Amino acid sequence: MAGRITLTMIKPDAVADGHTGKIIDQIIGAGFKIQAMKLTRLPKRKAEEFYAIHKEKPFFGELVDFMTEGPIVAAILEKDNAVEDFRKLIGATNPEKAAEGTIRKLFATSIERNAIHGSDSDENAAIEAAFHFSGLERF
Ligand code: 3AN
Repeated sequence: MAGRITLTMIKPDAVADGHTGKIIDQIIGAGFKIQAMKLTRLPKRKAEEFYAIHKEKPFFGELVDFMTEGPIVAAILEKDNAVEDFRKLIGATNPEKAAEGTIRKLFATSIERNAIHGSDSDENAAIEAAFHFSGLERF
């Protein structure tokens, strides 16, 4: 059975550009309930840990620089089939390939500065939720 949570980060580009409110509105409008949410800034070490799977990729250094350049909004979102439905809502990694109306199509400017993160599996959603939030911060 598909899990009920996913982890999102509204990335530094979208926060700096003032898109946070519109993005949260779209998320709630799509039927997601907010279990946890905070404005925070990732230290370099934590960004490297979060994206450890991409350590060997040529874009790793730039990705870490980007994700630490300013505040992000991290949130745990709850809904049936959360991971898959949220990835549909945000669209493809590359905004040029993202479907019309998706969050990345609307707000991302490049494959790297792509506005928002969504977990790619139920297993990673649980790991990423625990990465950002303690039990006391979840409702
Ligand atoms: P997604 O965020 O859609 O799950 P991943 O996990 O493949 O995509 O990539 C994580 C992040 O790494 C992306 N959100 C994006 O910021 C960056 N990224 C992925 N592929 C590239 C690439 N080819 N060039 C630059 N940055 C990339």
